[in-house]
Amino acid sequence: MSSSVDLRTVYAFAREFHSKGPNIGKMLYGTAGFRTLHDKLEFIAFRMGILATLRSRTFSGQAIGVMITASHNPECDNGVKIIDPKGEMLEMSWEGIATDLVNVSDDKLESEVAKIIAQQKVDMNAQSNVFIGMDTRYHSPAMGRAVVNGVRALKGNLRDYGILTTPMLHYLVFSHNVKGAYGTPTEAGYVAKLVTAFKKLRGEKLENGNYKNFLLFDGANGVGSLKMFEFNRQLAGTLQCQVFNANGKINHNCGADYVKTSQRPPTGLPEHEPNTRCVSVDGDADRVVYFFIDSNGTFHLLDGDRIATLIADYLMDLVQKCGISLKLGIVQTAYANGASTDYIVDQLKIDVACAQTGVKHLHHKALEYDIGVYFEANGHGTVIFSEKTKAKLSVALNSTATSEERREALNKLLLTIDLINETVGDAISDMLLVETILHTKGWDLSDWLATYDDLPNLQQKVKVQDRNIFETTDAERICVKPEGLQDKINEIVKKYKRGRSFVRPSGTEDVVRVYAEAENADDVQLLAAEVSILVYEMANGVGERPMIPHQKL
Ligand code: 16G
Ligand code: MG
Repeated sequence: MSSSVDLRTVYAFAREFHSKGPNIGKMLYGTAGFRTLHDKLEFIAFRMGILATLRSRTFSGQAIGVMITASHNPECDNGVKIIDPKGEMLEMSWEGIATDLVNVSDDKLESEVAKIIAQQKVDMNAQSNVFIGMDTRYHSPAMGRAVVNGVRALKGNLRDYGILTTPMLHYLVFSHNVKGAYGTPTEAGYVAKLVTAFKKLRGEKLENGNYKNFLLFDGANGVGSLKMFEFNRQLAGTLQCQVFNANGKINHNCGADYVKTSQRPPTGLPEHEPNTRCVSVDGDADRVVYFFIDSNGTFHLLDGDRIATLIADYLMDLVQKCGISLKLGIVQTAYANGASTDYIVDQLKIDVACAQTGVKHLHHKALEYDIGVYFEANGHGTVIFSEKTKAKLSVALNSTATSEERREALNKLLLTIDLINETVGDAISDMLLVETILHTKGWDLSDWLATYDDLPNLQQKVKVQDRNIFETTDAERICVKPEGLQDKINEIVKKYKRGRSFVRPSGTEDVVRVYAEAENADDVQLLAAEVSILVYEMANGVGERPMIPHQKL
């Protein structure tokens, strides 16, 4: 088929503006796209502009998103990832295509693009729409320009939204493609959708029982803080949320990842009363954790596992009041604290599944339920409702046989659905949902904390010569390679009361991660150390032992 697009432009742009340059090793489209030091990424951003344009053409011009962010990583890093038409992560088969496109030299770029067009049967005369968003890193605009050039090289259309949270871009892509059925496809439409649902759910009464209408919001010096200022304007008179960490170095000693991994409050936390609700998001605002400092000065964390249990419990109650039979389940990863899993099974009596690390795996698993609640322990997660579920709720609401009481529950559940960003984990939407639930229950954070006691746990990184020799199965809970390692781990674990440990190669760093939990803090130190040394020796040979850096989870 003849087309008006001359592929020589691709090479011309690359050579002129976005040359790959020498000494770039193999890059992989990983768990969350390409992510590395920012000065290595511009050529990748250019090529992802090309890829997104081609992908959009395979969907007859439906919008594809390109997000520029390195999320919770330090400021020097950046990253680029693609968002598919339904607001989901890039389909797995295209991750390989993206990897190949990035790893060819500049002079092979034109032929690689031609290959993708042929293999994927891309109609180059079809419409193409690429939506671009970026975080607040100072090098993100340069990356954005590179994406724009990639789109231009293939004569695609684009909308550059500038600074956005990652979940906002997911929302914009999806709501545009479903012609506004999910909400108005603008930034203002996104804020209005969430705020309207939040206000309706909250009603007139701002405080309830132990729930106080005030919280402190750690914006990680990233996009979340900027967007929260806009939310605050719309929330005026409802939720009092004081933003801090709004204009320093992104993620530096603050934000959800710092708070979760170091188990301490972020720097920059303003003076406050003991037991004040505090919330931390990460640099691109797709993760959230809660914490508070009690009257003894002790720090307490409420992580993704807690958020999942709180939400699932609340939804289960609403579903029962709606009088509709729906299968609700929680999806966790192997990192979920064993105590949270026990609580879900024994107390909440809700179905629980385990998926591989990485949001796309949890999301995929959650689709198996009518209502799927998924969260990583690090605070990344959301809830998804099947189309069948939404239809059942609407039918019940519109039936004259439905009682007033059931109608009220149905309305509440539908509003809750509106408050949730189903496309991906969204720190601000998740926070507004948690606020709604705590308000409904009349809880402060210590009430929430009292639902179960976390088992002491530890995560360590082990540097090995080649992390690719490690292979896992059963949602990463069992290590099948190197052979014999799992048996030895099992032997060690047996010695510790309520002991559990697993090892997996990191998808984002050149290390093997070791997770351990046990009944008491001393045991967990020993268990983690024993397994880490075992991993080191199996991978590197017996010799001088490493200094193993460790982090409390
Ligand atoms: C990425 C994932 C995050 C996961 C982390 C694991 C997305 C959007 N992000 O940041 O969910 O927890 O990788 O990192 O999927 P690791 O493989 O280095 O442990
Ligand atoms: Mg993030």
